[in-house]
Amino acid sequence: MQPSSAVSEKTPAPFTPTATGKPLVGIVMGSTSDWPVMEAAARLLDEFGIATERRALSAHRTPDAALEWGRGAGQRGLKVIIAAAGGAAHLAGVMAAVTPLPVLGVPMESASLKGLDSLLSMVQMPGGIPVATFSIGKPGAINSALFAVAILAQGDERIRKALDDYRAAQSKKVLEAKLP
Ligand code: AIR
Repeated sequence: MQPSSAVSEKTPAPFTPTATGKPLVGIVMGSTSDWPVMEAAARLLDEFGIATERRALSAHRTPDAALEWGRGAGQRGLKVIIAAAGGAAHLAGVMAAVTPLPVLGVPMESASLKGLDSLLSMVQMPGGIPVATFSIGKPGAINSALFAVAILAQGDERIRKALDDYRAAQSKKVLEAKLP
């Protein structure tokens, strides 16, 4: 293994978004401690040229601000919300309660229960208020971003083509991989 790549994988450069235009995806998380995982979603959307609005807001610690952010999301031009939280992870459900936008929930891995608590808190929504819940941690962050891209691709040929290209490149990489 190349030591330099190991270092760069562990300590990526600070995220400086390059996507321009109005944010179409809101990425909200219960704490700044969720950012190292959710950064993967922000970076991926940025790679697709999709601008994001990113906030740390808690359903429990800052309930009024979280509700206000969720209520105004559609008016600010957002089309999809990605909501991440860990433990008693109610943020995605609270977002879904106050906006008709699609809400994609990402359960964060927790110290005591490894994210099973987050997953169950998020996935067990009552009928009528849906949250599309993804896998725990980084795979969920990545897939929530790709799902947001897939939603946006329905009305945007450029994004649809970019998603096709992403998947083709991913398949190519797997097929070309050489095992030791
Ligand atoms: N959290 C914050 N407010 C409500 C919840 N469920 C979650 C965060 C984070 C975890 O609590 O989303 O995953 C721990 O947060 P912290 O700030 O203590 O590191």
